[in-house]
Amino acid sequence: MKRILSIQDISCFGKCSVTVALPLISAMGVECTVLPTAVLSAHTLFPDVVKTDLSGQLLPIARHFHKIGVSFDAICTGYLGSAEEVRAAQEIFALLGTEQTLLFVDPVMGDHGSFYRGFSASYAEENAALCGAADLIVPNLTEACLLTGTPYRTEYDRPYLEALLRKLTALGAKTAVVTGVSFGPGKTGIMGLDARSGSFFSYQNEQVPAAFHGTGDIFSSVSAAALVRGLPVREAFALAADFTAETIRETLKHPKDSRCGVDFELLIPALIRMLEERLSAAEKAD
Ligand code: PXL
Repeated sequence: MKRILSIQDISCFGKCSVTVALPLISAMGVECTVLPTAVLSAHTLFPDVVKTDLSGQLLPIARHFHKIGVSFDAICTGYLGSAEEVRAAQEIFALLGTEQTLLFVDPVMGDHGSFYRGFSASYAEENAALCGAADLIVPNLTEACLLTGTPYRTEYDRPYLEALLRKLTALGAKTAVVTGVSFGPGKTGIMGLDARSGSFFSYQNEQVPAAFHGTGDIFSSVSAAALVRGLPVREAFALAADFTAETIRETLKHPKDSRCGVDFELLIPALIRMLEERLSAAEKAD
């Protein structure tokens, strides 16, 4: 059985980070080992969060994994609340990563052109170094701009995205995928660059006109688990994009505070079917 190490916080309430990664990765038939960076009463879009920082525990826990011989098919990072956590993640890549390990970084730090609360330019620099050590990075458009010092634009064309992707792979990542990019009205999706072959790839689906917290984490977990299960890169991201859109559609049937996340739980059976169908289609295409 394949195994993923997920390094991110536990936000007790609010359906993001570990509380979406664990159920989704498990449902996709991949073991999920967790390495929590902090415990927060809720994610940081809520006021007055109560937080216990676990960053001092990250390396001791990772060293223990190493000592008892645990190996991982992928090591995935999500929200890392401080530069110290980002540096620890880099050390963990070096300690636990092998030739076979997919090092997957979601450099969570902003959206809609600006940083989330608590992050700044010096943090973005640390995060760029972590991205440089990764096999695959999945920033949204804002994060891609913050990582590369590119002015953020709401209107852009393919050459703008191609230049952005080249700058992202120049950080050192083997593959970069920018999420939340649109090539036309009512559409959204991803565009990626495989630095080794120099080839670009993209996928678009229907944009669901709503935004909920935690959907980026759903996207990352589903794409990482799909890759570990053996889906080719473009198909893994297409599955993640389609599933994430479905979770937003489902949630709109029972409207609620967007900070409370999406009702992904109701779609876990559908996710398993989607994955199995696409794995057998990919096998036939081989
Ligand atoms: O979903 C990203 C995320 C994860 N964890 C915490 C967050 C955020 C985004 O703001 O605050 C604690």
